[in-house]
Amino acid sequence: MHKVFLGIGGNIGNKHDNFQKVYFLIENELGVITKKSSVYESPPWGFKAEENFWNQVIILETSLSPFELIEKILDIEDHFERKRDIGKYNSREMDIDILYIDNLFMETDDLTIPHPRMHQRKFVLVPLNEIAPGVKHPLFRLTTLQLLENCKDGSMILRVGDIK
Ligand code: PH2
Ligand code: MG
Ligand code: MG
Repeated sequence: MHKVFLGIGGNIGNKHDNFQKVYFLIENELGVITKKSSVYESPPWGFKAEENFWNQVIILETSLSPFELIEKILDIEDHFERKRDIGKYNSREMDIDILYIDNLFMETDDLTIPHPRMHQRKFVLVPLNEIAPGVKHPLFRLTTLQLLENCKDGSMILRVGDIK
């Protein structure tokens, strides 16, 4: 079994319903969700858009390999509307990013683990710190709390609450 940290988020459509839908799809297709952070709201990072994002980090237990996992994640994302590829970042209903898989470090054309920009993003580090402050980044060898203390992102991150 692999322990996977996923960062999920979206800024369009009914965010509450989209989060419930993605939990259902993840548990059907990927494995068991063993922990969820609170949901946090923040402005779009790296681009401009009207709607703020909701973001959350969840822990998944899965028997899937990294490549099986990313394939299935792309399939799940296809269940949601997405305006693709107009610029670097876009508004979307649901984005699922792999942050960590166990202590794995891998770099391929299709997939880099840990997520290469997670340490620059408060919308990832704040929820990750809520559920795993002491977990170490396999490459930087820093805990989530240390990554958060070093992070230069000045975005305002507000706790929205929990979704069942
Ligand atoms: N995702 C991005 C780019 N910018 N900003 C916030 N607040 N939340 C996100 O999930 C997010 C983003 C690319 O995936
Ligand atoms: Mg993303
Ligand atoms: Mg993504």
